[in-house]
Parts: sequence; C-alpha cells; structure tokens
Amino acid sequence: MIPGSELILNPDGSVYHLHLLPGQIANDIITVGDPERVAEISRRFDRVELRVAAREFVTHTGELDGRRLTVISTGIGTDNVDIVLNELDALVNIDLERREVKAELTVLNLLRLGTSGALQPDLPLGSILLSAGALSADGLMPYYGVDGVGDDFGTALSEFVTANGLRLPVDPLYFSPVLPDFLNHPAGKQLPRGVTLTAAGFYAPQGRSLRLPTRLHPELLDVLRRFDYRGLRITNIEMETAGIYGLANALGHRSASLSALLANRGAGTFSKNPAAAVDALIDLGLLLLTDRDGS
Ligand code: R1P
Ligand code: URA
Repeated sequence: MIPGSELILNPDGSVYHLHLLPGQIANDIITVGDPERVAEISRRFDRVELRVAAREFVTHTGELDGRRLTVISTGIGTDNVDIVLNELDALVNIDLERREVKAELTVLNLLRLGTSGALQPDLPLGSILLSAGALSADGLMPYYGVDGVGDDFGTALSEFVTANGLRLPVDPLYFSPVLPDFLNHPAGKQLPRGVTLTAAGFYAPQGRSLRLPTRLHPELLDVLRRFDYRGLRITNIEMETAGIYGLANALGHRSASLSALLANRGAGTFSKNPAAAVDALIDLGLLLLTDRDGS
C-alpha cells in the first residue's frame, strides 16, 4: 500500500497537482508547455468532455475524428514533467482507492508538441523536428537511478566534448524513446530527426547571456553543433523532452517529442511568426494521432 504522504490525493479523490480522476484521461495524450496552447488544441476537437485547470496544469479531454484525446500543459521544465508523468501514470496504473499498483499496466502514448531553438544553422525557422533522442542536461533522471538508454551516444558525446577541451556543467544522459506507432504515418516518417538537448533553464543553461555570463560557453555550442554520431546530430535545445523520454521509458509508456523551431542559435534569429509555426505543429500532431492508417 502506497502511503498518503507519497501518493497524495485531494478530498475528491483526484491526484494532487493535476486534479484529475481515473477515467478522465485518454490513452493518447498531447503534452504542451504553454497552458494557453491546450485550448488552441482542444478547439479543434469535435467535442470536449472535460476541462480542468490547476496551477500550470490545464487538461482538456475530448474526441476528434472518433479518437479520444487528452491535451495537458506541463508548464516549463522537467521539474513539472516529473509531476505530470508520475500523476498521469498513477491515474492509469495505480488503483487509487486501494493504493496499489495494478496487476495489468496501461501503456500511454505521449506526444509533446512544443517549441525549441535550433542549434544547427541549416534548420529553417518554423520547421518541425522529431527528437530521435534527448540529451538530458536538466538533472531530473539521475534521481530515479536511471542511467540513460542508448548511452553510446552520451558516451561518445562526453568523449568528444572532453577531446575538445570543454565540458558541460552537468554530465549528460542520453534517452531514446520507445516511439508511438502513430509516427509510422507518412507525415511522421518524413519528419527530420535529431537529438534534442534538454536544458535546466532558458538563459545560461541554453548558453544565452543577457547581463550574466553563462558557463555554457558559446564555444561549447559550436562543439555540440559539430558532433555527429552515426549520422545523428544534436539539432535543438528545449526544456522538457529528456524528462518525458526518460520517465516514459522507465514507466513503460511510449513517447515522442515534436518541436517547432522558433529560434536559430547558430544564425542568431527568431521566428517572425511563432503563432503560425505552432499552428502547423498542432495540425501535424492531430493528423498523426487521428489518421492512424496514414491514408
Ligand atoms: C521556453 O520558452 C519553453 O518553450 C519550450 C521549452 O521547452 C520551454 O518549455 O516548449 P513549450 O513551447 O512547449 O513551452
Ligand atoms: N524554447 C526553448 O527552450 N529554447 C528556445 O530557444 C526556443 C524555445
């Protein structure tokens, strides 16, 4: 039995932060950082059966083209991803009344639709990228004692960075997800793929310097930009993917992260129309989730 201090429930029986009850989420779940993006997505649904808001965690569940979907905001960062993934998992895989892990586990399909900054100058602003893997520089997963999956990439990267006389302030872990089947859709197969660096913040942890210096020296971004491991490059930087991939793998869920590239860190540019880029990302995500035959 999981004690009340560990699995915290509200008086109505809902999970502590998300304020959701079992049955209120679909098996196909879109995660977004921005709470306002939730309604932008659910307004495309044919019907919405549930709207719940608690802090930065806004959840809408509904149906589109006969498929039940949930969209939930995580807010920014893997500290929030920790809460969202654990509580979503508890909703399907823990019997909340008996406080016991269920004998039969449910696999969720998690699709992040987020924004990101491109590391590589050849990646156009507004384009959409699938994270084939995530390099975690955010610090969440070591608390779970997870060593990383497909660690070859991480090892090769560490060697490359050391060989160039630089180091990341944290030792990165590499996570490659079990991708959901909906990516077999032709639109999913055509997506450019790269490795996403998940940072612990937006400014210094991504190498940005306004008034304060960053220990992620611009030279390090150049080094990361040059790294190529069996054709895989580090393509972009954001703040959730490694947490989603790491926890989804550990909990037995499938996950994919799609990023609309709003900034180009190589070229020093930012999208003139970020709303259009996010719109295109939402259209693509909903197509993948609803057109499962890929017709
Ligand atoms: C930073 O501006 C935020 O944008 C990206 C980052 O991961 C971070 O959450 O994602 P979202 O657009 O989903 O919020
Ligand atoms: N989100 C990020 O985390 N970084 C960027 O550069 C753009 C969006």
